[in-house]
Amino acid sequence: MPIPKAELHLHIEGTLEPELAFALAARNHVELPYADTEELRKAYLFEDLQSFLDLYYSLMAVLRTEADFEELADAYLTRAAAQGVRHAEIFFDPQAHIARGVPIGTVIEGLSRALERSEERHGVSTRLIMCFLRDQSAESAMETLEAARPHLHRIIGVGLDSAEVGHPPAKFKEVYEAAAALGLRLVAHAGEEGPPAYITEALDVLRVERVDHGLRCMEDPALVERLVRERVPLTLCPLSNVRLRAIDMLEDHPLARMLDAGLMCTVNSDDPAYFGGYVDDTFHAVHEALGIGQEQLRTLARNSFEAAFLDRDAADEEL
Ligand code: ES4
Ligand code: ZN
Repeated sequence: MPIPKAELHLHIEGTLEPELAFALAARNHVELPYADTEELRKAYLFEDLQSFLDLYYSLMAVLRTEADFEELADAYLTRAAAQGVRHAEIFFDPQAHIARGVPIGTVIEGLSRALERSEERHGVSTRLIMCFLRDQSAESAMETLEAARPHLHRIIGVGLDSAEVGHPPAKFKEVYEAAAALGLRLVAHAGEEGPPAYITEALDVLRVERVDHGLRCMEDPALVERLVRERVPLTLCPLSNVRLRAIDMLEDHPLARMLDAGLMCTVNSDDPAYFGGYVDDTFHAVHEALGIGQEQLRTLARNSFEAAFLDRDAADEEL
């Protein structure tokens, strides 16, 4: 039985398995530049974040209708339940769909159809977090927030993802202020490929409550001390870090050192269809590669509920 856990760093578009991609391509008459699922899987050898993002955005071409987004989310929730996930906070990238002519309402309402049934069907409670693409302009992010207004009851918060280096958090100060004023919770990717200073900026300028990845905080002892003191949750994704070459091998991952330092770590799957495992697979992998024992695995699971955007009572119930 997998340990009950919350998943806090999961891009729904990154759960698109090759089999579903081909099924949706056929249904929507979209031509994929791969002969079959095997050939597509062979393309999953990434040099860095950008080389992954190129494939990730191109494969989204198959997602067109509400039913497609519903099927994508339901497939993820089925897998997540089998991995011990009891609560999932799910990222989506509206700008990547709007750019292809898919309205934001199609994305949000399609995903919501699966999410609404999730507790009953899979025993997984859910929230949606809308991410802004940091390699697009701040104006585009603000327009996206505006376009999401009719659907805000479906969204718990906003995040920031895509190509990090050269796109510091401060670029999105205004849109984060606007999101906070709308009552949305705030997270951002920082310190995945970008420097530790981006983590500080996400905290001080964007006022995020959690940092997605935060891996590179380990280069700055004063920052580590602050993150420990303020108990800032980090949503780490160790398999992602290996596949995107932030680190050479899982055996080199700093997770064990981060836990020893007292950081509020959680372990998550990021884009599991692309990175070789869902969240419980990741728990097993860090146990094997880093000697993270049962007690620390339980700490990681407990942290995931504590860091979730659940009310205190619901989180305590899971603990
Ligand atoms: C992402 Cl691994 C990662 N990093 C940044 N942005 C992303 N979008 C989807 N996966
Ligand atoms: Zn991510």
